[in-house]
Amino acid sequence: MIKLYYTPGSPYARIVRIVLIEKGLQDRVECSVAQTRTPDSPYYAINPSGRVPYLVCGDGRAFEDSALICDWLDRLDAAPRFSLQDDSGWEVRRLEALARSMLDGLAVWVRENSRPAGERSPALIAHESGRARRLADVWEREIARPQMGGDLNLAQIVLACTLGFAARLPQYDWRTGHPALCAWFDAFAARPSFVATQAPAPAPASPGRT
Ligand SMILES: N[C@@H](CCC(=O)N[C@@H](CS)C(=O)NCC(=O)O)C(=O)O
Repeated sequence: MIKLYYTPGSPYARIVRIVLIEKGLQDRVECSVAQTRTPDSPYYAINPSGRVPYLVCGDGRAFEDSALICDWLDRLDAAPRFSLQDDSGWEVRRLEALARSMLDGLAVWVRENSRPAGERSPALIAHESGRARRLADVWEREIARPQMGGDLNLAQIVLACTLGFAARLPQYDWRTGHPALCAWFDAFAARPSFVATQAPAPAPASPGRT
């Protein structure tokens, strides 16, 4: 049996979980919650890096990285839907990379916020919040690209997981001044695969794990 390790709050794992649902692969992949960011977690014996998502393929191989896992899972049923098949996919790949760039920045920012108040770096937070603001402006324009509508693709999934993850940063107001991005996200957010992979709200006192 193929096994996917994830945490409910990880936006990277959410990308993979959405692909699983959209491809109808839930019966072929068992999903298991990993204990990350915990000293001596038993998960470290399974994946020494301690990161999620992590896919154990059932044939002796196992690997991490959401892009790689999505690609592998997409080919599992011999009917790839999201993988680059020919040159027409490059624009989707460009947009996916742009969305991942935003997600990587937000992940750093959320992680910094989870540190005790006195240990947070104002310079790092200013750097990441500036990047996030600039990229929201870029996306307000890019969201009109035909690839961001129409058939589901990884650029759409990664951007939706990124904007969903932004809810973990109440101080990041990406909505104001970005009506097209808001309309796109609100429509995507109604998708059953997105609703089914929603992270539980963190307890008020804790910023929670990614
Ligand atoms: N580039 C990786 C990023 C994975 C990643 O950063 N995962 C975080 C959760 S969002 C994690 O596992 N953190 C646990 C840790 O840092 O120990 C991917 O696309 O899968």
